[in-house]
Amino acid sequence: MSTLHDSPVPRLNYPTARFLISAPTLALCPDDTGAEVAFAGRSNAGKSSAINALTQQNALARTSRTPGRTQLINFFSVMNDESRRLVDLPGYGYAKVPEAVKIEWQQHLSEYLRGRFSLRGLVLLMDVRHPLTEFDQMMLEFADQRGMPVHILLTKADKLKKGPASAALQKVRSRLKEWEDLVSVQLFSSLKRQGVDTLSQTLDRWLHTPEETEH
Ligand SMILES: Nc1nc2c(ncn2[C@@H]2O[C@H](COP(=O)(O)OP(=O)(O)OP(=O)(O)O)[C@@H](O)[C@H]2O)c(=O)[nH]1
Ligand SMILES: [Mg+2]
Repeated sequence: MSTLHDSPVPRLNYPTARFLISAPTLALCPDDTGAEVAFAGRSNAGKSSAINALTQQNALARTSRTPGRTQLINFFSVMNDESRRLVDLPGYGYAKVPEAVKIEWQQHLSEYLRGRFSLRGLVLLMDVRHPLTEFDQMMLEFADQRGMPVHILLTKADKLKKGPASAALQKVRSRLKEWEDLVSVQLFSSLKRQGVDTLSQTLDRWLHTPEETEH
């Protein structure tokens, strides 16, 4: 657990990120060692766009106007070091996907979230105009069961004026009061690059795991 008294952690250089591998199931993920952070959220919430904004690469994580395109668990390494990873999780809830496929994705997602030892934290993305869906609550519960921190990005903040955007932020914060030890929330816009630095500082803390504190 980090506290106010922790010494500053080194900044990671996210633009060094490189694609590692795509995995359809937990069993096919890279070795479960080192540290990783996963980006989760409903389909179209802006996960791939956020990874691209963070890494300053337009096409690292694919983005699409056709929601639901990211169906695999996509891994990216940071600083040429495969033991620090960013993970783009499959989007949830795309209406046009057959029910059986949706159930399968949900199973893979749940296996990954419960079973992945190296997972240090979850970045949970929600469209600022539609936060805290049933899926989002389910993700918070998964994280809570593991005592894992969650950093919420209220995405597409550029779609709201400043006043309504901060009102939305306050509302989400107050609804999450009971989770405040584990959960932090910020406004984010990939389009305007708003909030990228706050996000990278959170990831720096999560991915900074000296060997001696790993077990
Ligand atoms: N205005 C605006 N649009 C955005 C922003 N971020 C993403 N979008 C758009 O939202 C759509 C979905 O973005 P993606 O990043 O592909 O979303 P995703 O969560 O990865 O979606 P799946 O892979 O389907 O789960 C795309 O058309 C993006 O261009 C943003 O900050 N502002
Ligand atoms: Mg995506």
